[in-house]
Parts: sequence; structure tokens; C-alpha cells
Amino acid sequence: MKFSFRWYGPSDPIPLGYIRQIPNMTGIVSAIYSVPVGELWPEKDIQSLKSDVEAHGMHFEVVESVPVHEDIKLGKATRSKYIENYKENIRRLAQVGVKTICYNFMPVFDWTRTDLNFINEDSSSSLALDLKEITSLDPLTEDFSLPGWDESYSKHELKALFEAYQSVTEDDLWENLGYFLNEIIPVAEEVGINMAIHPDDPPYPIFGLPRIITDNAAFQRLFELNPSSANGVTFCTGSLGARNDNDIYAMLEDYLKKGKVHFMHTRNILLHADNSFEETAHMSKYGSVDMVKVFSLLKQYHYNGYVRPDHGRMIWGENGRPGYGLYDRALGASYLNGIWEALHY
Ligand code: DNO
Repeated sequence: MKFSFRWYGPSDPIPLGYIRQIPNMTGIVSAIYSVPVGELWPEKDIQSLKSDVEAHGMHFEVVESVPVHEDIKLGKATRSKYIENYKENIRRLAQVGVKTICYNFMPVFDWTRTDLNFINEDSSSSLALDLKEITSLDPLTEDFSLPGWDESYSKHELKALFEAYQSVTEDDLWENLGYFLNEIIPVAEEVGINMAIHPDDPPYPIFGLPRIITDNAAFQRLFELNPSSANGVTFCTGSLGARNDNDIYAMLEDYLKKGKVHFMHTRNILLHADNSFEETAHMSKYGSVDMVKVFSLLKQYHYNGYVRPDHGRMIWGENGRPGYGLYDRALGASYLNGIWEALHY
């Protein structure tokens, strides 16, 4: 198992040299963030990212994410250009030694929370999602504001996207995902890259937009769409754990058996009865995810892929990118390494 850490490139306030000092941290997970969704990633930018990471004694083998253009999710005629660009990005990344690409197929919004600064008992802060609050929000109203997303779209863009999705059903989204996979998976296979879809976060439809990568039935359908082992998953314990009816251990075991897990996001959440949640420290006792159980399964099935601590709380006065500070993620990494070491004793 290869431990890795997400880094947002040169604009990330956390220096690579600090990440290297986390015990057993061998890899960086990153992306080219300066290129608009759907465009080609310049080879020189990819190369310089790799060189930066390697100059700090770590490897660059996982990209999170190569985002999927909305026209592909919408199944528009214009998707062909974006699919061709996607294929070329896969080839370019393979050329510098990338082995796994994480992506998602969520319409309009990626992960969503209602609070980026939920104050915990110990005065640390976390990301949180309150189901009542999210269901009361209407993205098309003037005063709509969604933490983390306020600068991503203009009102006009948001309105146009919502209109475009109005006629897109869950089945349409599946069809568009199938089309995309059947185009890109052969390229990924050819160049030795594993594609790892990230579950929807939260794992149910929001704002009337369809969301499909949500539960076990969805993953089985995904595997049927394209049986290649390159068509795999990022198993995110926090995202999949945000539904009381998801048995994440049974799901993980099945996908490990099938050789479909290429990347693990291991974070914890405290899940409430209505599927609202707060993100917690990684340790099992603080949340609803049993990390020892998760890592025992990884050991049992000889998981040899990538893992990363996921969102951390803000602690020790750190002021960072929500969910992606240094301190609590480093604590998470050490804790997970401790479990892994103990399991091999
Ligand atoms: C949140 C992340 C997601 C993830 C994408 C993958 O912190 O786990 O934003 O990177 O969904 O495409």
C-alpha cells in the first residue's frame, strides 16, 4: 500500500518539503489546476509538477482529478472534442509515470457541504453537511450561496447548467457515463492507467440534479458498463459512509475481490440518522467509520494500491484550504500507518 497526500500545486500553502516529513509519506496526489475543465494539460506543466514532487523525494503516480466536462455528462454533441482531450490527457499523464486517475461524474457540483467551519467540542473545526439545510437551498435564487462553490459559477452559468440538466434523468447520466467509459477505458488500458471513479459526495441527488455513483447497486452497474480492470473506483469511506443504508465494509470487500479498488480515500465522519454528518478526526472512536475494519480488509485482500488520508479538521490555529490543512491530515496519516503496521505484526 502506498501512502500519499493531496497537494494543490504551487499555490498550495503547504510546502512539499513539509509533506515529505510526514512519516512514510511517499507520494503526492495532484493535478494541473490552471487549465479549464476539458482542455489539454500542457506537457511541460505535467513534467514540472512531476519534477517538483520528485525533487522532494516523493513519487507522482496519482492524479486527482482529471475533471470531466459537463458536455460529456450531459451527452451533448460537443462532447467528442472533450473526450478526445481527455484521452490525450490520459496519454500525457501515462508518459510521466502516472498510474491512477481519480475523477467523478457529478453534475455541476463536486463535493458539497453546508458548513466549512463547523465547530467541534474541542474547538477544532470541520466540514459538515446538514440535510435539512441543503434541501432548503435553491441554487437558482439570487441569494443562493454554497460554501466552497461561490466563486465557481456565475449566476448566469449556473442557470444555464440547471436548465441543461432539467431533461437529464439518472438513466441518461448512466448512458453518458457508459459512452464516456467505452471511449476512454481502451486508451487507459493501452497506456497502463487505472481510472478510479470517486463516489458522489454526498451520495444522493441534491438540488434536483441526478447523482448516480451512490451505493452498491450503482457500483455493480458501473462494473457492468465496462468490465475492464482499468474501470475501477476510488473507495472513499467518508463519501460512501454518508448513507445509513450503505454497508461500506461489504462493498469494499466485494470491490477488492473484484480487483476494482485503485485508490483509497480514508476519512471519518459522524453520521446522523437523517444522513447529515460532520467530518471528524480519522480515529474510529470519533466517527462512524471503523478504520481498523477498513484496513483489515485491505490487508486481507493484499491491497497494493494508493491510499490517502482525506479531509482533516482545522486544528492548532491553522488557516488553510477547507479540509486540506496540513496538521490534521498528517495526524490522520500517522494513525493510519499505525493501524497498517499493527496489522502486519
Ligand atoms: C473532496 C474530494 C473530491 C474528489 C473528486 C474526485 O475533497 O475527495 O473533490 O477530488 O470528487 O474527482
